[in-house]
Amino acid sequence: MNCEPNPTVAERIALALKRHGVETIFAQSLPSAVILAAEAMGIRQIAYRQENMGGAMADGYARRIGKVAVVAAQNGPAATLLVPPLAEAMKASVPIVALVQDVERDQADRNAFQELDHLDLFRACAKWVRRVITAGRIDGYIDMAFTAAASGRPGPAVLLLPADLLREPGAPVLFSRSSSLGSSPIDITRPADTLIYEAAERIATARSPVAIVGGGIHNGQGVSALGGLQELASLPVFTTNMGKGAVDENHPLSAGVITMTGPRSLGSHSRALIDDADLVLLVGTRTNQNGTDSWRLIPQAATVIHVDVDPQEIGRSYEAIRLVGDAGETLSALCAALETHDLSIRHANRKPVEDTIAAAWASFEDDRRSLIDPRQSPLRPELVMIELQKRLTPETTVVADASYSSMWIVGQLRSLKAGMRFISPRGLAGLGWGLPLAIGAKAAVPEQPVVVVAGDGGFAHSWAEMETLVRCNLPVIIIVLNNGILGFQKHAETVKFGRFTSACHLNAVDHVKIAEACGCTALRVAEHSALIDALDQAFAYEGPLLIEVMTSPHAFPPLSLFAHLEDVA
Ligand SMILES: Cc1ncc(C[n+]2csc(CCOP(=O)(O)OP(=O)(O)O)c2C)c(N)n1
Ligand SMILES: [Mg+2]
Repeated sequence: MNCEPNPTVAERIALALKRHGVETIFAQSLPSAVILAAEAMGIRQIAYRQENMGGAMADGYARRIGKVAVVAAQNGPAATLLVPPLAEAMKASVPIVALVQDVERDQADRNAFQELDHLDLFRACAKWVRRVITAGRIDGYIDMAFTAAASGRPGPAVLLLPADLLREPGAPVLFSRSSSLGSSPIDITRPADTLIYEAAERIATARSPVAIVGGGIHNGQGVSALGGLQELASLPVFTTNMGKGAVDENHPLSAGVITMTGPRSLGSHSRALIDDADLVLLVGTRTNQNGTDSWRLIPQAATVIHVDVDPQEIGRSYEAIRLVGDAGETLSALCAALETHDLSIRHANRKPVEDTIAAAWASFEDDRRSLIDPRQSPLRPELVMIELQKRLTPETTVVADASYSSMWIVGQLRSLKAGMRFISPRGLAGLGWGLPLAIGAKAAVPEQPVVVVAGDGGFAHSWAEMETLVRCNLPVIIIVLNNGILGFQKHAETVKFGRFTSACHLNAVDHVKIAEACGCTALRVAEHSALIDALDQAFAYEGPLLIEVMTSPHAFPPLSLFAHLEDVA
């Protein structure tokens, strides 16, 4: 006879998390019964200071290793703070399971303490939201949540857990479960052979094809299949912000990120290749505003082939040959089909395409060097990126906050291998998520370097989590670009209105003192030589280190929106 006490529902949840390979849970003790059970079973709690940040940590964790990340929170105010990061995960297609406590079942709908309609609250920012009410169904609900998060187009799933249910003894297991659903993708799907063949035929015979690759490529085996296609079909590859890192950007057919096309951008030099394209292969992209230069990027006459796991994304703005399926599987099938085609047109075009791409990178390099005077203080962010680049390895994860930081990392740094990770909150571009995304990424790959770049405005949303990274021993390198302003806000208002509001200039803040108060080593630099020393120290250092870089308030990334900013400012 089994004398073990019957596990409670909370313990059954922890057991199910173990079955799905969960090793880390981002939480702050709540729901207590679940977190106690999870910690007792060896699941590490990374205790955030604030739920908005905890959700973003889960996001960074999932993006970095493709595992479903688990975040947990209390009902009511804590639950509402999960809305922003889940909304980001929804837009950016990141698999997260949120375990949210709910009021006791017999207290529902009578204004219990911190009661809120969580089903309605999460509806717009989650793929799937359910409330469990029966102990016997808990395993099924946990599996449904993981399936929702990690299958098809990944995204957040929310499971509402009434507090009294968690303390109940679990019901007898009628159907045992052994499958692990903790990694995305769960199901590998691919389009029909006829469609693959048609797409291959178009690519083989096109005059001037290009690929534009979005964040969907990072799910599963997409990156290696893309590299194979790039080589085989001599295909020039551009990426969106979220697709950054899909290819080795030193490969002669890698044309970099195409989201910035203003003066002195790489895009201003490389865009001609897209303007001239008669075929555009889109992979794993929402064809969103930033990824398409406000839908002006793709030539009207071009044939579009769109690979995406989400059928709704195809045809949203561009009618396309619909290749609905997993990016890796579909691109591999495309390669296999291309092997049977005559690729002589592609081979003949390779040299001129490579020359155009090399010339674009060279012109971009000349342009940005013309902006930089190494004797100048405060520093230009472009110089910070040039120095950072020298210290990156293919294993470094580079994270950014929203605003200019995202644009500096995607526009100024170069990916050193196919699959190098650049993580930025481009789903919604919300401020404050740089540091927590980096904490999550570091928790996912503790042995690899993680560096985050944040503006002074955005960083202020997340200062408190420096205590988390010190306490949890997650040594991230933090680079704060302190230009003393809400840069994008000020410059966008200047372009649109010729003036800006009183919010745009910030008081002086000593980020070194804030970091040190949390136990994080910190340095302030305002000159080139000090920057070099600080970066050397940071990359050699064992613990977390913050570098506050005093940067020029006159610097802005080369967005097409800012094409005439220098004339107005
Ligand atoms: C949560 C959130 N609030 C407001 C905004 C609007 N916004 C976009 S950029 C920006 C200024 C950011 O300033 P900072 O973080 O210092 O970066 P900088 O542009 O100066 O490099 C603001 C307020 C936003 N994107 N997200
Ligand atoms: Mg700023």
